[in-house]
Amino acid sequence: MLRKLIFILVLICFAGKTFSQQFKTADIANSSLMPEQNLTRNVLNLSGMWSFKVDSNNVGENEKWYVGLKQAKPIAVPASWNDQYDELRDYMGIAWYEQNTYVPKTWQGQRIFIRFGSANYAAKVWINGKVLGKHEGGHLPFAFDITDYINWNNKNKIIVQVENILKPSRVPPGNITTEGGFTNNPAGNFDFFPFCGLERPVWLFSVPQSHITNITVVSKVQLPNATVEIKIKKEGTGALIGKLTLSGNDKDFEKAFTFSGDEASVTLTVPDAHLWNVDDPYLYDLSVSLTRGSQVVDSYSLQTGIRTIAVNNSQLLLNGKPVFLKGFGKHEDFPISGKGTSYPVIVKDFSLLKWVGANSFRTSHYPYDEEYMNMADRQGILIIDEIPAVGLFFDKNVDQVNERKETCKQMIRELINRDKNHPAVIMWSVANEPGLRSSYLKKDTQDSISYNFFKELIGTIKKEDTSRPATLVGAENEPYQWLGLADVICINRYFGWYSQTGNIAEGAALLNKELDIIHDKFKKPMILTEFGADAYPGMHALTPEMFTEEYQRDFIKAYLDVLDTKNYICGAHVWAFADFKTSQGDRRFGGFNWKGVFTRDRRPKMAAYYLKSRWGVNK
Ligand code: GCB
Repeated sequence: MLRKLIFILVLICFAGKTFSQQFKTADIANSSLMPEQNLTRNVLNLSGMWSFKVDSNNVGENEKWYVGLKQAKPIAVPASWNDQYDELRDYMGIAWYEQNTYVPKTWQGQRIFIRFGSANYAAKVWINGKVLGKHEGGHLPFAFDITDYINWNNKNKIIVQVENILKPSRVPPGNITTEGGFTNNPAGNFDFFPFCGLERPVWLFSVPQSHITNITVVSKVQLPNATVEIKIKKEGTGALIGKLTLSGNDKDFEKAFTFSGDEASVTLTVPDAHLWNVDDPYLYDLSVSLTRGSQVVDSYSLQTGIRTIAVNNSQLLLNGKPVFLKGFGKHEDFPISGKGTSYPVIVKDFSLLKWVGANSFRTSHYPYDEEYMNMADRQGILIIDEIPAVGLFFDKNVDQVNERKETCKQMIRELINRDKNHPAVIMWSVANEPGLRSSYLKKDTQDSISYNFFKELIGTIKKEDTSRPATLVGAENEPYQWLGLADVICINRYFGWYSQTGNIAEGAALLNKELDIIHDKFKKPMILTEFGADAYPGMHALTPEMFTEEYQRDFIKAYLDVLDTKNYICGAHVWAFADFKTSQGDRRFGGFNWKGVFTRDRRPKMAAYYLKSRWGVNK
């Protein structure tokens, strides 16, 4: 009897194994270059109406929803799902998307990929009923090779499962039960609405069998000349010769190169280089191709700028000259589309940045759509580029801490892979406002675990990119020792708002004191990456009071006046560029953070006019 039972159990286990689906991780090597239509490559943008179905009981995989969704409803991609239907607003769970598309016959013979600009938070993908793989972490692109699964004579069924359950082990974390977590609904451990879904464009793209997978451009400047180092990676076999052309300033610099294995490296000397700068964001055109004899097998082009970024003990140096960052912490956030890519909003935001006299922003608190990066290159806006590590915390659950650390490292690699060629990107940020939890028993263990956590993250950046400074953004009352790991010290302060409440003068005095203490300790340049006050649009008071436009304006003025007296301050980023949606909470009237200098629909508050008058004329 017992033997029979064991036999049946073994059989069940095997059956389970045979039928359980294997999810490979996404092909990050083929995700880094933004898809490009040219003579050797093709792109098909799948943005538009998809079908959508909520799976609140997580039955979809068992019921094989990946072969096709029944009773699904329409949904727009790219966009967050939350504000497209009333009942989805607070839905933080599993949902499925479907799109059906032909693949043009002219693509036959090429390698074909599907690329997601972002799926927040985790995704599993199937095509024509076959599993492709999975990806974890929002706001970053990932791709899968679908060549072998394509149906050339009919439509192809693309099914995506997106899951956004807020969990303490994730980046960013949510649903934290230990003391000190946010008390909000939905319970993200961060101050913005946890929008989710397919929030960026989805593309099919094709590349030749032998193709370029990655290009890395790094410039070094010794005026009047510059050197530009270009590293190329490829996939595919056969003897291939690489060729590249860097064009700009009425000159073409050409070079042929060979590969060692799948990698090649080329150094160009560019005499009389036309440098990329804030006032003159000059871009060179780089085109790289793979050739076999006289035939061009593959090509890819991008725009890049020649510039350097460095720090000394009190300044940030762009092309060797001090630069002062005037700007904001921002969000990707707009009514109805949520965090979905919206090209008109991107254009509008850059036009407002210029209008107000800003020269920079931080991608708080996650990487933004790739078109933000392209715009910034073209418009001379400097970017502090941040991974989605907001609300990190350290408590006694060390396994979870380590899980978050590994996710952060993956995010750093994916972000640098995506954004490394943008001259506008001048700094990487590994975290925003990490925090300790006093429920952690031993103070020194906590200190060393958290310190080593950030040391490893900064180390990961340095392994990937030595050409830019790295930072982490610190909150009030958190250990100074973390800050010392950064090349540029970035802190957020709200004295006069969350503390010294209602008293701007006291708040500014405290800021004045603390800045000197931190600079004396580390002797590094500093940026105040957040400061600001909520202002409900249209609320006024002759004697400024909290939540009025006057208080917000005076708060910003008082802080900027303090910053102007410190020669080690190299940037002031007001929080925030525009009002944005948050979870519900007792500090978030109507489910919004009202610290925007512009309203959510981009109308100026008094503070916007104030900043324009100040930034338009001096630093
Ligand atoms: C912060 C956070 C930001 C919040 C802001 C606030 O320090 O970095 O995400 O929105 O404060 O308004 O409380």
